Amino acid sequence: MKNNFLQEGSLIMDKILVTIIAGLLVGFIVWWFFGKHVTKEVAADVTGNEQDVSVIVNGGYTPSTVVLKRGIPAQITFNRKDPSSCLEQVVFEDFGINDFLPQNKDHAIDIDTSKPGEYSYACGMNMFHGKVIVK
Ligand SMILES: [Cu+2]
Repeated sequence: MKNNFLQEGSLIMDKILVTIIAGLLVGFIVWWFFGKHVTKEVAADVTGNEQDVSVIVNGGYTPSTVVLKRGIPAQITFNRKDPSSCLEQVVFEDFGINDFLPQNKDHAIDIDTSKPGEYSYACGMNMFHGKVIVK
């Protein structure tokens, strides 16, 4: 009788534990799929007649979207932390740019801001994507 009670108690504890772990897992999955991939938009800093914005390349592009002002000469300065060969190339199809990004070094790319619009760019294998908005 006493033994049975103890066993039931530990079964309930097991259920609570499983529920907590399942809850944490669901939370983690939600964070992974929605939190991490939320589009982070950053506007370039404008100084005089030029604008510059930095993008860190590490398992993707951070920020994933940069906003540039139309008509002001712009540079996006990439700094690749990621050692993978996947991200060592950056391709702006709309601008005909295909650049190699040295690791742990700033690499500035001139962007044509004469036409407003949304321009996406990607790694050499088209797996990771970033976006430039000119407005
Ligand atoms: Cu790639």
